[in-house]
Amino acid sequence: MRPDGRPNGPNRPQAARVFFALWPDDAALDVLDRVAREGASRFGGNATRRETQHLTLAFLGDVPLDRLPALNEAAGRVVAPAFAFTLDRLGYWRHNRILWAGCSGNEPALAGLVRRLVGELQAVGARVDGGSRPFVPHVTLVRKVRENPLALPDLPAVRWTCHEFVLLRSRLSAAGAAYETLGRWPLAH
Ligand code: 2AM
Repeated sequence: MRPDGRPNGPNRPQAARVFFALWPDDAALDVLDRVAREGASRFGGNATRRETQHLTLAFLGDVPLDRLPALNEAAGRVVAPAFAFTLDRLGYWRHNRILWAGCSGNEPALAGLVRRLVGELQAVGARVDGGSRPFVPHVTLVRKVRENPLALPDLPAVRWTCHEFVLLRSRLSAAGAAYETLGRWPLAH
């Protein structure tokens, strides 16, 4: 038995690395994909692939498979309106060498969706990683950036309309991450 009370070895329930996210629409992806490639060629590093670009709402990490139904139920209880927001700036984090696209404005509808989702997840006992830190909406464009960008290029404003949020399972391999959509929840119109 591990210190946290969960069984070790073959009796340990299988886990999935999961998070809630938004998938960009095609118009947003056209810009994000282009800027990711430009960023990687200018500063070095690995551009994220178009089919994997997303915005994380709540990261849960490794969750036993038998806990997934509770996450689904929690997500189903989220009541939030469909909304639009704007990605209009690039950012760079030195600690993990990520170049990302984010928002210069507050984006209250997006923050409200995250607050409600995190609240419902915590109500079923889920541990949301970083759930107590301020949420910084971002789409990762380049990982393992080689050169610290001294000045970041402008990001053409991307208007993104959200009609749903999703639960994704991340599978990591040598080729990078692949994401499987485990569930979708519409936002109210
Ligand atoms: P990143 O792009 O900034 O690395 C799948 O890994 C998604 O979950 C990515 O969007 C990733 O953010 C995010 N993620 C990974 N670990 C996380 C953590 N500890 N807290 C919050 N988000 C995390």
